[in-house]
Amino acid sequence: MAEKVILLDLFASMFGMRARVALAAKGVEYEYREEDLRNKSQLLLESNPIHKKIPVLIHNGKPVCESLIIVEYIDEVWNHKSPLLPSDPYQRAQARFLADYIDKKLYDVGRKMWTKNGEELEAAKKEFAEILKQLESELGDKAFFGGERFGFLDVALVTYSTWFHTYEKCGGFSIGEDCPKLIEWVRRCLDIDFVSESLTDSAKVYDFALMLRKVFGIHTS
Ligand code: GS8
Repeated sequence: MAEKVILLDLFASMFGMRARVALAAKGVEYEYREEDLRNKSQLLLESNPIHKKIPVLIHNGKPVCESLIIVEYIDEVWNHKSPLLPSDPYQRAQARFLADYIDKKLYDVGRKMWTKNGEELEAAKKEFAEILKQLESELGDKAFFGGERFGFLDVALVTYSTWFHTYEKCGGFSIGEDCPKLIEWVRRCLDIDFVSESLTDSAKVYDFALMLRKVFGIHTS
C-alpha cells in the first residue's frame, strides 16, 4: 500500500518543526498542511480532539499527536535509516527525560522573552540562561546530544533555536555569550541539510512573534 502521510503544522512552531526534521531525516514524503490556529480545520479538530493542537501526523488515516511522540513514531515506523533514539535503553530513558525537561521548562520561559517586560523579563532571562547552561553541560564535549550522530534530543532542542533570534531581540541579550558551546552545536546541526531545510527562518519567526504581540495586544515597553 502506498504510504499517505500528512502533517498538520504551523510554520513557526518548534513542535511542528520536530516532526518536519524527523520526516526529513528518514526521507519520508508527506503533505504539509498549514493550520490557522484561530480557525482550526475540521481535520485538526477530529485528529486531535483532546488538545486540538498542532502538530498532528496523519499516517494512512491514523493521527498521531504530541511532537515528541510523533518523532518516536517516525523513528519506529521508518527504521531503515537515520536512527534517532539511542539503541541503549538507559540512554533512551535519559534522552526522553531531557526532552521532557525541555518541554516543561523552555517553552514557557522562552515565551516570556517576547511577552513580558521589567522584572518578569529579567527573571525569565536568568532562568532561560540557567536552563540552557544545564543543557550545555549535558552536551559536554560531544558533537551532538546523540553523541557522534544527530539524534532524538537534537531534534527536540534544535527547533527552539529558530526562536533564539526572537528571544535575543526582544529580551536584549545574547545567548552565545552565556552558552557559546550550545551555539556551536546549533551551527553543527544546521550544517546537516535535512535539518536546515526543515527549519523555519529565524527572521520569519521573529515577524510572527511581533504579529502575535499586536494581535494579542501585548505591550512590552
Ligand atoms: C505542544 C503543541 C503546541 O503547543 C507538542 O506537540 O509537543 N506539547 C505539544 N501547539 C500549539 C502551537 S505551537 O505553540 C497549538 O497548536 N496551539 C493551539 C491552541 O492552543 O489552541
